[in-house]
Amino acid sequence: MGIVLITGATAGFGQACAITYAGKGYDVIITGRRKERLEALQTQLTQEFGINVLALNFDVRKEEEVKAVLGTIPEDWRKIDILVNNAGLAAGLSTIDEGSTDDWDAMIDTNVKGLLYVSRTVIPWMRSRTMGHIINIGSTAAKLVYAKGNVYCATKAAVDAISQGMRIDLLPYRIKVTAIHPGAAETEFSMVRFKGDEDKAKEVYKGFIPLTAQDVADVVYYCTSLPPHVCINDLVMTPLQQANAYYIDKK
Ligand code: NDP
Ligand code: 8X3
Repeated sequence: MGIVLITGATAGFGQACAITYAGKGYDVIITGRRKERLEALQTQLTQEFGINVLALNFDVRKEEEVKAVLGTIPEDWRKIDILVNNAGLAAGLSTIDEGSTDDWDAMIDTNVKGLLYVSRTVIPWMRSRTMGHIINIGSTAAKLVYAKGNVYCATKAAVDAISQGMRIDLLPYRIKVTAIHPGAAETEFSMVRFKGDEDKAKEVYKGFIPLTAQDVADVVYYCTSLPPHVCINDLVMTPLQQANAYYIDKK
């Protein structure tokens, strides 16, 4: 079938994407910082689907780690057909005058710089084969800024802009670039944002039916299963009760 590389496969969208692509017969490269989860997923995918799995343990924020771990994978694994740039997070929810600069660094370094480091490593391999598909996970937060979302929204707006830039630059190499912008989805996202405060995390999804990680994985897969001459450039998906990053009809 081919090879798909998914960043942030230890939870949420990334894990659901890994299971979905493995179920379709793809060999998968899974990445993340939590080694035990990576190894457990590797075992699950190998046993359940009989595909090949390469588990890479690195922090996307660290350029040297990206180069040393991802940049040195065996030749056969470099024939990556699909790159899903998914690793990311929101840290905190604060007005700009009260925000934590550590949280800002974490979001900018992961959501923007991490995506760039991984892409910079993989794109030359795709370019040399004149093929490939890059999926960048943005957010409805890329399209509309909400109160206290300032820096998170800015990082996702950056993902939106970078996706447009990639699409232009990679046209000559016939590499597809798709930005997918999900709305509220119940994963570990809010637990990470609120630093383990379960009550705050649960509150986010009260009063409406949020997206699941599998909903997003299904759409990611759909975008990569179209005929070779068709590219979805930009796709916004929300729960039925959500109109945009601000309006959710909570009843
Ligand atoms: P989760 O918290 O469930 O998963 C995030 C994944 O990203 C984990 O596998 C985590 O792995 C990985 N990750 C985070 N930081 C790093 C890092 N520095 N290096 C490597 N991997 C990292 O969240 P989601 O699945 O919900 O989020 C996935 C993406 O979707 C993010 O980019 C998020 O911004 C975006 N998004 C989420 C929405 C939502 O409502 N849930 C809506 C719209 C977009 P590990 O900790 O093991 O490193
Ligand atoms: C994650 C969804 O609305 O919390 O991108 O920003 S939201």
